[in-house]
Amino acid sequence: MTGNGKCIVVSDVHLGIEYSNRSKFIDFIDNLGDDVDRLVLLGDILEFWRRDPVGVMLENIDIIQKFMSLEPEELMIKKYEEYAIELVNEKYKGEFLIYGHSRKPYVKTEINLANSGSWVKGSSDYLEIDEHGVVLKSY
Ligand SMILES: [Mn+2]
Repeated sequence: MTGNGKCIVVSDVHLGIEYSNRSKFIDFIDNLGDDVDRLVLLGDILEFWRRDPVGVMLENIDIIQKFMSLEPEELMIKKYEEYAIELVNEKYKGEFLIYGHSRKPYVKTEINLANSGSWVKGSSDYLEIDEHGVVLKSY
């Protein structure tokens, strides 16, 4: 992840519950392109509420290590209670309020509001931000 490219936002992978889209998420993380500058983890990546936290961490140590291998400036982690963030891309001349947790992904360009969706029950949603704006995608 080098250069001056895109920012990727994901949330609500809920690793640790049986209907988490875990293997697809690993594939997604492994295939982030060189044009990605920053990965934003916007809450509920690991399931610490309905599961034992230590068990979830041990089961997902491979994914945690992938995150830890990123440079600090390449990774932005938000606590689960911080469902909303403001993202200001230097190239994108706008300011977006982005949140997760509702599992209903959307981008409303007219009011600069977006939801990053989820990776559960068959979903594999993410937001891609570049100089052209915020785009909703599925992996
Ligand atoms: Mn959630």
